[in-house]
Amino acid sequence: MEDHQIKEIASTLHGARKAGQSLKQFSAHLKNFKREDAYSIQEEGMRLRELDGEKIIGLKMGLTSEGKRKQMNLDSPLYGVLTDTMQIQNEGTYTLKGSIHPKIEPEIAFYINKELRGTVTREEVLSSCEAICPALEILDSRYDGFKYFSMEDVISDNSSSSYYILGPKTSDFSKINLKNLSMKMKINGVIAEEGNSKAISDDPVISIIQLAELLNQRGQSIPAGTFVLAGAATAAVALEEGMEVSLEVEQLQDMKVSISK
Ligand code: OOG
Ligand code: MG
Repeated sequence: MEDHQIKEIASTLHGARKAGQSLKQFSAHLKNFKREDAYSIQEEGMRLRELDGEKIIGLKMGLTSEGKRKQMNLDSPLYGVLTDTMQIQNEGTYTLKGSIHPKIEPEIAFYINKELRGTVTREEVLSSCEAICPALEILDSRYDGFKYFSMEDVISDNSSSSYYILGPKTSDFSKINLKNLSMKMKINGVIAEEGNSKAISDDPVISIIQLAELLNQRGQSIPAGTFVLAGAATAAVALEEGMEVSLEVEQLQDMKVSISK
């Protein structure tokens, strides 16, 4: 794909997000839309957000669970980039105004305090991680009907990321079995989705290992001082006015967000 086309698509997606209007999937009419083009579009989109004054502070992995891959009919993990203005404080309010068709999903996040580059081991990830926390990600695809025709569409759209909420941190997690934590996402006190951290790449630490590998393919790394959302443990739930969405991850502290119009 040529440079001008990458810039054009990135700018179209950037405009759609700001206007809260969905558009047609690009892969419907683009031949030979490659994975690397999609990540170049994502990067260009981030450059546009930085020009708007946003600061990159985190990363997200997505489609790390079978439930999510099935829901979206896509087959492999992908990543996206998170900025400061995408954050909603824990126990705060998310306003639907300006969104397209937002959904929420339960995750676990890792705070990385030492750079992770290339092929890294589970132990390296754990020793580079200063804390973990429960997290909720709010997705909002910029495509019609929240549907994709390909991985390239969703990667170009910053992997559908929209907002995120980080729960209270736990820094003493060495005795917690990250591969087996029950996760309950409740809506107004009633369980909406229930899963286990094992659903996240079989072990959420593997999501971080895979992210370092994916970034390395583009000559990049997980920088020190970044947090990473490891991917949803369950399918996502559509948001509506008046919901209070809470997340309970075993051994971690609870968190919640309210949804207003
Ligand atoms: C892609 C993003 C998936 C996750 O945690 O699996 C994701 C999508 O579903 O649109 O963030
Ligand atoms: Mg997610």
